[in-house]
Amino acid sequence: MGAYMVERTIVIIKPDGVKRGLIGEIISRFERKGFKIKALKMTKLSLEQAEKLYDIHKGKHFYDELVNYITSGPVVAMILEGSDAVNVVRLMIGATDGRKAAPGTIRGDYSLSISENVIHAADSPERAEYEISVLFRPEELL
Ligand code: 3AN
Repeated sequence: MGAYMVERTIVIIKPDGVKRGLIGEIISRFERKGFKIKALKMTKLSLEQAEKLYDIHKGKHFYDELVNYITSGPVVAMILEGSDAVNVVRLMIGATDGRKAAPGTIRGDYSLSISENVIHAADSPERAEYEISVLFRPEELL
């Protein structure tokens, strides 16, 4: 017990991150940290994919905004593998609201917004597997 597991997680650079030219900056943070990139693509989410990705937020006041936003332009999705990947990546992206995210985190350094907050990452290993299945086909995985 207590040993850290090598696991994988999914990260999505949202349309604002792509538009603002932050793809390289964000990928290099994860590479320098030591994560292995196991899959990587630029894509535009369908309405169906967006609804699956955000199924847990259905009914919340910001749900429509969330789905409209994530489908509004290209995103970059990647699968990262490494020790305790889900938690470490969540630490690196920072709190949901960019205004409250700690400096040094991705949102803390690049966002002043709660809706346009540059990046999404799965919040548990189970969610990571589910979200990977929403975004990637089996033959895209290494
Ligand atoms: P996180 O992305 O940090 O896991 P969640 O899962 O609570 O945050 O929320 C998912 C996404 O919904 C956030 N990334 C953000 O874009 C959006 N969101 C969360 N809370 C709000 C809110 N109060 N108003 C607008 N958008 C929100």
